[in-house]
Amino acid sequence: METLTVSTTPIEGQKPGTSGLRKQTRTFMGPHYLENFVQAIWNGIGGVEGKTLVLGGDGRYFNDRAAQVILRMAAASGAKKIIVGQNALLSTPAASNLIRKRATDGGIIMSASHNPGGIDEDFGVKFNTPNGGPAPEDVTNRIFEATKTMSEYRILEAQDVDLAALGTSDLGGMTVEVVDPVEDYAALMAELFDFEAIRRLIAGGFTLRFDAMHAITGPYAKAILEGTLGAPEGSVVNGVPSPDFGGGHPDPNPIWAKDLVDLMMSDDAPDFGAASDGDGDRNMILGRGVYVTPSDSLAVLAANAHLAPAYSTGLAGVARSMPTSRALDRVAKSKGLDCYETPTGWKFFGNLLDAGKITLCGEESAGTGSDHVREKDGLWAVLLWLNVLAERKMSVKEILAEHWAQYGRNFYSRHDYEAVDAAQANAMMDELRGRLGDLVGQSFAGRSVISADEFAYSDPVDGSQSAGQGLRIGLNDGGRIVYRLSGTGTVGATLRVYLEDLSDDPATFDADPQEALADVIAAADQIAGIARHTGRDAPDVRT
Ligand code: VG1
Ligand code: CO
Repeated sequence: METLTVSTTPIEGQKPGTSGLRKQTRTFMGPHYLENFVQAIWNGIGGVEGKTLVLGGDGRYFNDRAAQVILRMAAASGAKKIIVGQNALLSTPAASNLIRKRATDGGIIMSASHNPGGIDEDFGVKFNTPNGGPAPEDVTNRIFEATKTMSEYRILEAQDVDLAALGTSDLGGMTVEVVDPVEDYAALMAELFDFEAIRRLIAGGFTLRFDAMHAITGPYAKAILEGTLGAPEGSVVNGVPSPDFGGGHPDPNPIWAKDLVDLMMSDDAPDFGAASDGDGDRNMILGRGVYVTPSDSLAVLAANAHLAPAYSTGLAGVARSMPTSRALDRVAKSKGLDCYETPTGWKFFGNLLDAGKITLCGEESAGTGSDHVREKDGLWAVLLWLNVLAERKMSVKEILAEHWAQYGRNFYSRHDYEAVDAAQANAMMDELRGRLGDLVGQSFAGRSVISADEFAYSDPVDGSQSAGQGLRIGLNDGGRIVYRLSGTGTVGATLRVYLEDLSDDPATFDADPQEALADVIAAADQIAGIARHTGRDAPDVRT
């Protein structure tokens, strides 16, 4: 086996976004593209010589080929060992767990998460640090800087490693350990939750459906929900991962998981429904006849987490990303918990979790998690809900109604304008940014602006600064609008408009959020001139 040193030149645009580098699959498959970026990771983290890393991905198209390249590049640069999920598969939370459990020097996750998979869709690569979490900005900046001066990469000339068989093998002096992707993760879940109580609930006739959306969570959900917890076979649907996610969009929201939502709203609905995304870190929760928005789910879990063994002594504190609704803040206030507001993206929770300042955190984009790993965790959220339901002996609908009665309802919706011309989207943001100072006191659609700023974050643990994290407009009576551009898309720009309004009047609680938010939605367009700038008169996706 020979180590090759291959000459290359920098490739533009290899800048990690909200969650790693995401590009169209064909871009990743282009000459030197993956290799340049992987070498930049090695260079950005001070080399991999003598290091042990975890490797796995969500099984999308090119996952298997990319894994072989990464293994050969790790071996060529002197890595000691790579722990890889069987067939190069690992859900994002399972990868985070392995990195932590085996005390490794970090890991590489191959995923574009909720983006569709396939040769004409998206691929992605993300580096996670030894705490198991996505690399923070100082690390991703170093990796990006390394891509700009790339002149050569090292790769071993070798046959493919057999990743189907469990066990260890040698690749040019580096150990490759192929592990069961589910085992360690399932063991962790059994430690956190009262599996006996959930088993009794299910044995007593409680019914559920989990839609794995043809993505990575299938094997995990089958093993835990159907295997360990005794849900009847067939409770997990679309449970076999496929490279193009069955041709679907593995994003667990009412648009892309419509079949599940339709079932849950029908007469045949089971008691509980849930779905997860491409890489298994997101979750969508439903009860019979009710959809729980991710922001509400986070708040309900914060209010009830003490019912699960892992959180029985209470929470150290909680956190949410800035655009996430402030339903969580109300729970924190009533329980006397610190509540942190971070920029979008899980990497910003890492320091707070490591420092023990928070136990639970989440995002409006269907991400919820805790200090058990350093990624959001879809199946974990499902199991926490099941543990809570087993203890409360109430339906999802009843729990939600009780929650709103106690804390009020934060009506919430996100409107996405996809594949907008990037120049138009930037022009809209620039113009609004320039007018922020004049907005306070003005009225739009009958609502008056009481605050307007651009969110910037100062990390309370290491003092690092992150500017330009979204434009926020506060409206009277608890209304709020946030505008930001997505950092995970691969075509043009995606404009996200986050809409929120508060109600303490029980008579309104059953209203449709789009109706309850009508004036906030109208104000959002008037304030930013969305239609004027983008030529769009309606969003592509409302969640
Ligand atoms: C989106 C979500 C964000 C999430 C990120 C990664 O980012 O808004 O909350 O952390 O995806 O999720 P953006 O920049 O497109 O808004 V995942 O499950 O795709 O890794
Ligand atoms: Co994801």
